[in-house]
Amino acid sequence: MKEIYKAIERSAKRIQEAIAYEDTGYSENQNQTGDTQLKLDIQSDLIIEEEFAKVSSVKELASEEKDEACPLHTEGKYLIGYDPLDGSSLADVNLSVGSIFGIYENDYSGKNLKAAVYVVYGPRVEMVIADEESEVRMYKMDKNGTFHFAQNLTLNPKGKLNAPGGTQQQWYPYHKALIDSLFSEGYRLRYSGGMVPDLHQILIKGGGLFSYPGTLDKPKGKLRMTFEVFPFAFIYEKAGGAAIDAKNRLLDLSPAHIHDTTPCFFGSNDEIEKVKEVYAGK
Ligand code: AHM
Ligand code: MG
Repeated sequence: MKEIYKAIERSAKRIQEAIAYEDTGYSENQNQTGDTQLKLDIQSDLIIEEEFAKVSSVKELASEEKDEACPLHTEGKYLIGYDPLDGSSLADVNLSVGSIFGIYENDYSGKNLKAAVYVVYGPRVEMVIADEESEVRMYKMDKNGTFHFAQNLTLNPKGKLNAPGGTQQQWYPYHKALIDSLFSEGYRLRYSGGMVPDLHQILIKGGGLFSYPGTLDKPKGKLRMTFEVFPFAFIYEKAGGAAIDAKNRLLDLSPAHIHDTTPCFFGSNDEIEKVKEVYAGK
């Protein structure tokens, strides 16, 4: 696993340089979801592929930017599901973006996730790792591109931040009631449109709720299990919080295809209990 983390560190340094100095415009290609890819999406994907090619324990790569998983080292043990540059359309307005990695064994089901890592490219570059070894830990990159341990991350039982995703016009009425009830309790809106910085903020500030629900137009939500949802569900659980699809634990789900999406709620235990109450019977 250490070699995988090192490959992610090398990728992060190179992706940060690409974000800072290269073209933030669109390419002429579309990905599996039908989104037109940014040049940065393609470049970040290539960088990650190159760095994992050097790691013999990686058997297969599944990227959000590719239709199918690609075999790597036949003798490898791990499958890596990753989003090379999540929220990449925020790069041109100079907001934070991120890379997300899920490290699986056997297949891409939530129960087979062994470790999860994300990198935030903001004013600073930070990396968060969760695995069976120890607590959820955050590292910061120095000016030479070396990562140093900064702190462990733990969620409080209840937080103060509310990050409600999805198009409000398409929310189910009971979802709107849930979000409104949090605001009327004093929760503050903290939502950038990038799940990495939004979930990072909730983790660092001790708690709250991030939601990307099923909506009238997209009952299965937007965010993909393999690349985005399972890695964050793993990190939030390890940090003492919870992650559900409204009713069930996200890590009990298995995608039929690597690009399958699910409604998702990540947060402190108190907020997640509220979600379950509101969604019970819906
Ligand atoms: P992407 O992988 O195409 O960048 O999409 C994922 C992002 C998340 O970071 C964010 O939470 C969500 O899309 C916001 O989507 P929208 O603005 O369409 O509601
Ligand atoms: Mg994404």
